[in-house]
Amino acid sequence: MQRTTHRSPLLARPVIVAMAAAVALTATSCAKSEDDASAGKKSPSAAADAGQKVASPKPGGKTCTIDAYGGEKLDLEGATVGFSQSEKEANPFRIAETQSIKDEAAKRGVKLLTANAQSQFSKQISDVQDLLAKGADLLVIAPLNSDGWDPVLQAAAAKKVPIVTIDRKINATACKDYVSFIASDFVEQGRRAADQMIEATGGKGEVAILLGAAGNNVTTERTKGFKDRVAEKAPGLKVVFEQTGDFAREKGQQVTEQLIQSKPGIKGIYAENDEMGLGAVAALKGAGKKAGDVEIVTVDGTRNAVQGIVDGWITGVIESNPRFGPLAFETLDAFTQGKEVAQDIIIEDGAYAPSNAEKDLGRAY
Ligand code: GZL
Repeated sequence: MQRTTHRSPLLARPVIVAMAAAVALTATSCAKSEDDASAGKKSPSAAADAGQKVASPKPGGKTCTIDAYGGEKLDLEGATVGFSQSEKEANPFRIAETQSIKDEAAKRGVKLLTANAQSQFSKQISDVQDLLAKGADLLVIAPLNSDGWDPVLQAAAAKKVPIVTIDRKINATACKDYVSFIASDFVEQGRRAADQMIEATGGKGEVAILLGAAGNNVTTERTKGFKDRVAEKAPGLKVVFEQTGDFAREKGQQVTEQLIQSKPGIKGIYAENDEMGLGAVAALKGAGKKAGDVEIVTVDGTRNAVQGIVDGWITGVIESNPRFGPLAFETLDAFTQGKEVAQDIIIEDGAYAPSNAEKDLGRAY
């Protein structure tokens, strides 16, 4: 898969939408002036002001146009966009992601229909069918699972409703089943988590992995990135325990309680999202451990987890930024105007460690 990763600043003449707005994801959503919103069009500089990072496609990155995809040009401002969220909004990642979509739709004066699948895949399929029935002209989907999308893809294609996927990848064909995929580089997140764990443990000892939920690319890629990096850089660090916490705090706590029973000498825990990492902290506290007894590295960048670094309970957090609103609507806007859009738009994330956690806490979500 052609991956496009942002490294370069804003490009002068946007040809492909991902070049149209180079910005860095930050805690602030853009403070747009009324006239921008009323104009309904976002200039690249406005998106840049929004603090949203855009992947700049490398030359030759695969692209898509409305002619290639099949569909009618339309003015996004007069359209209805349907947004399908996957997990219940107990997880700050989901809260921030949904809010980013809502904020951007409001800024652009676009009618938005939303649905939340409450972490049930069958409900997400019916949610999307429902959004189509309600007249969505375009769909933004944050998929729960990577597989099982055919019924929705067929229904959307039959109505010529373009789909942009954010966050997790679906196993389907770009520029045929969906227009663009916008997300983080999850393998890279796993690698960077390994680097933090190696540094914290000196590259020696036994560590555990709290795996994310099964059935999606985030879990497989964050696991692969971590394990490959450990094998490459610290063969003395051994992964002796792997169990899913389903990306949930409660399950993360339960699994960690089992872990410290079975592996009392565990030196580090790699939690594949902050919610499970915070569950691990609760388990360690419950077992009478002190902050720093076990090195915990997590992924997301939620406020509670970054505060956990300040408090000494968490060693490091790799950011997985959920604020896809500006980028998703940039993509839809350009696509519906007939411009080329990148098929894979991969954003670059930050990271938190004791050296910057307090200073950068405002960027967390
Ligand atoms: C990542 C996203 C993950 C988050 C978790 O893009 O799919 O799902 O990292 C969430 O917090 O459960």
